[in-house]
Amino acid sequence: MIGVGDMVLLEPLSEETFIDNLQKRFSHNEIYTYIGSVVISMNPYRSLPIYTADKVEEYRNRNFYELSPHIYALSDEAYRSLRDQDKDQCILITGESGAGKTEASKLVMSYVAAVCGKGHEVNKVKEQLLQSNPVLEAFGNAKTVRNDNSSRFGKYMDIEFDFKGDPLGGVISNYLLEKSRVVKQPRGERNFHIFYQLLSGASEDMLKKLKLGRDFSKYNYLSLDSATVNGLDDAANFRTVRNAMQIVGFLEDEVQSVLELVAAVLKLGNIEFKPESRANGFDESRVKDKNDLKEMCELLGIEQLVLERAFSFRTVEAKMEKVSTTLNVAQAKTKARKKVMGVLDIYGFEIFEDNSFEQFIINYCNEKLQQIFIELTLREEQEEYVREGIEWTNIEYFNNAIICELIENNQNGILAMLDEECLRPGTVTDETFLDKLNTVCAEHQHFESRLSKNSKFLTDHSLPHNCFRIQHYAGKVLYQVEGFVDKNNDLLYRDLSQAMYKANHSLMKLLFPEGNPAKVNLKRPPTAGFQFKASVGTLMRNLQTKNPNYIRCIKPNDKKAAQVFSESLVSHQVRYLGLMENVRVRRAGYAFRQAYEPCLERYKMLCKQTWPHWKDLARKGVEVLLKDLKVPEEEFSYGRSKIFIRNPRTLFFLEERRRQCLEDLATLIQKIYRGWK
Ligand code: AOV
Ligand code: MG
Repeated sequence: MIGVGDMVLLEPLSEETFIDNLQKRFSHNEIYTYIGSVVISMNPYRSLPIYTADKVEEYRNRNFYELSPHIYALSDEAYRSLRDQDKDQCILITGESGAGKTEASKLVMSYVAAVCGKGHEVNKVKEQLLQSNPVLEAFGNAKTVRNDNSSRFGKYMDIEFDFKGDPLGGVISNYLLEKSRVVKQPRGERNFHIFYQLLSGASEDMLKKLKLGRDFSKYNYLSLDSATVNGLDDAANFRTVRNAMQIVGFLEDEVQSVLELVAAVLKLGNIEFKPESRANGFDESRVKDKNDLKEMCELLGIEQLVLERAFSFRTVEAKMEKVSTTLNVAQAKTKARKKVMGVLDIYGFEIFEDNSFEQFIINYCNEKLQQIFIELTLREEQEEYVREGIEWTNIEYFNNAIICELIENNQNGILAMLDEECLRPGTVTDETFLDKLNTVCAEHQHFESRLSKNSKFLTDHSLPHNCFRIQHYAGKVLYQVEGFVDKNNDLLYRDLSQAMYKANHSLMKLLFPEGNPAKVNLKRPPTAGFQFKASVGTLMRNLQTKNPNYIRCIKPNDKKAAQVFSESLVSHQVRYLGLMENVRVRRAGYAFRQAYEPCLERYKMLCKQTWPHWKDLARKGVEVLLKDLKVPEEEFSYGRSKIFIRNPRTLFFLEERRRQCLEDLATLIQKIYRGWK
């Protein structure tokens, strides 16, 4: 073993030794390290031979601590407790942009797919689950400064299993796609992969049908300075995506429809407007060159005049978001309770030069995840010791609940104030929103100062014009308010959705149901921020009902380079992820705990006094059992309702004895059976 595989066993423990250990392991390609059951994953930025079928076999059905740390060990543990103990699981993957979350989520999924169930039907389901990834990534990922394959949406997938642990299918929820990227990308970044994939990978024939040319530079929406990305083969990826779409269940003409929309978006980007003076003295926009408009209309089956009229005043990006997708699965198979494993892969914490509404939402989502980590591993663990009457010294940690409050409080949280501003009659601009924020938060601060609360809204005189700053758990971020109001309103003018609804294109119609004149809805749709907050709330409640498994991803350097370990960058992440506190809580504590009854039930066969029936209290039975097995006393503590075991090795010992016992029993039964014959 290189370095120490589990930080809990690190001696002496300090931030320095912690980082040293990570570095030592990283330099030997040991990218995984544990903190108890939490997996730290360092991005190697190169492909390592550690994800082979042999590796899968090696980790299959083995105890978590038996082999060297691996994401497969966590996946195996999660899958087995789901299958054997009927506990729904969730895999929470966190870390900043480019740290390796999406790759980790795919590794978990592929491991689980490799070990669960067999047979034609089951394999089909597995393929569908796995192939959903390239499809989602084509439409939802893009090259950013931080990551060449950055997720621009949050993804949560519930993989459902039957009582045997065979996969039934999956339900995918997407969270707020960064739609504005379709129209505009920061310097050095790209639009969503699908545009480049289509132009590079489609056959001549297909391009002709879609009225497209191969040349990126012909399209306003495709930024020029970074159109090709090193190591990214758009053409090959296009074939992968098309194949994946087919496996997931798109029919050939549905794929065609989707690509027609992609083409239409590119055409839309090329439509330019010119002001035209009217006799009444007002200026009106007119489409400058009508060819792109004509082709777009042909692709979508819309009358040119209808669209032109709808465009008259302003352009709006196409709406490409869908809330939830259910894969076609053999779900009808059973009505019995499904077992569920949720895999969460969101956009990581981001600090760019310019941070807008999207970063604000992304970072809020990361705050919430950090919060659930704190609640479940730090606070919950400490509270349990207190509840159980186990001796315990409290460990200080930074609780980011205060930042979540600042953003999401229903009365004076930033999102609530943004909504209030968006819904207020009168002239509303990004500046009036910022004024309000400054007034309320400044007052808030003043009022709160006595309570030493919300100091996370930073007001100082160095703030540039039109900005506000938040002290996030992972660092200070300066947000430009420009666009906040529009993006939060997320209004699509009715004339536009009605024009789209008139398209002779069934997919397009489906995407703009609000354009149906029979269903005119005068109610204002909820704002983007409101919807996001609500769906994140639902997600958090969902996660809390499941048994969490954590993967904490760390980015070793800012250059996307293999074998470069930037100490300062890693320390910063170790600090804000609260990993030191995590180790301290773990060390002071106990690796394993179980209520007395199930514990006695599982191991009572190991002791003559408890087998086969124990008549007294379960707690006493466990005491007798552990004494009989000569487990050292300092290895466990008796809580009010649970036994606490300090070292995982003690647990292996018990499990091993149990396994032997069962084996002996099986041999004995066989002997008796043969004796009968
Ligand atoms: P992210 O999901 O955390 O960022 P990714 O999972 O997309 O980050 O990882 C970024 C890149 O790092 C990948 O495209 C790979 O090139 C490389 N990488 C990550 N993990 C591994 C691994 N285990 N083995 C080899 N290469 C890896 V973002 O989505 O931007 O927050 O929004
Ligand atoms: Mg990602």
